[in-house]
Amino acid sequence: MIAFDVLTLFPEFIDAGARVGVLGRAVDAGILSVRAHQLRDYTGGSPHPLDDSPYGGGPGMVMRAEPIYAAVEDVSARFEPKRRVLLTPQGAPFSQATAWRFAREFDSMLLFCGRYEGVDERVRPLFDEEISIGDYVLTGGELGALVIIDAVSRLVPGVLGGADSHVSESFSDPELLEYPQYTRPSEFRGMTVPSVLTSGNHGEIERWRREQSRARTAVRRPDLATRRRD
Ligand code: JD8
Repeated sequence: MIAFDVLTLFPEFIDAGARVGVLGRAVDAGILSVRAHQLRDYTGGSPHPLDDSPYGGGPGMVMRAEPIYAAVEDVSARFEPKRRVLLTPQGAPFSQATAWRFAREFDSMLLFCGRYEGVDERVRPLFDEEISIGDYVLTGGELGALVIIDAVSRLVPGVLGGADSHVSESFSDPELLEYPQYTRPSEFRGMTVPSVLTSGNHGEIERWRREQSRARTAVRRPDLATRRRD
């Protein structure tokens, strides 16, 4: 069982992502819990909005510290997440290694999704770590939270449904690109399936796939190829 508490201005965005496919089934089976909490609920009583203009000037709005503290402290008190993560372009790059670490070490996590120009600097002490999902600019942290939930959840026993032996370390680490895959029919619009795959020779098939993975990785992702340890 793994639980995610997500703080966001768009809980319906998180809910939608957690309802479909493998994740949706894991939620229904009670192996995965995704609770999205509305940040606006934490402006409570205060006449102040969630955001305000930046000190020093500049474009856009900054999320205020007070409601963020209220939200993170309330959700932390109620659900006791083992790790509190801020999604931000300034965070450490998320990778398969991060996903394994989260899956292994934390069975409950709080994920905070900002919007606007970002958060008041003084909220940083609330979080155990800051994560970025990649070097492109998003409009908020929600897609980052869903990426983390997806990548981590599929490593949790039971989420892929019984047959998750194929989540073995080697199969799940993107150090080599996947080999080409085919299914019926054996000929489609003049394109045929490599004969080795229909030969029934499992040793040959394994060697062919390994070689295809190696060649494809060398051409498309030389950065991955040079990082390999074998
Ligand atoms: C959180 C606000 C938008 C960010 C001005 C408008 C993650 N890999 C990633 N790229 N971008 C984000 C991300 C973007 C966010 C927020 C995460 C909160 N924005 C801001 C700074 C520049 N825009 C991210 N994880």
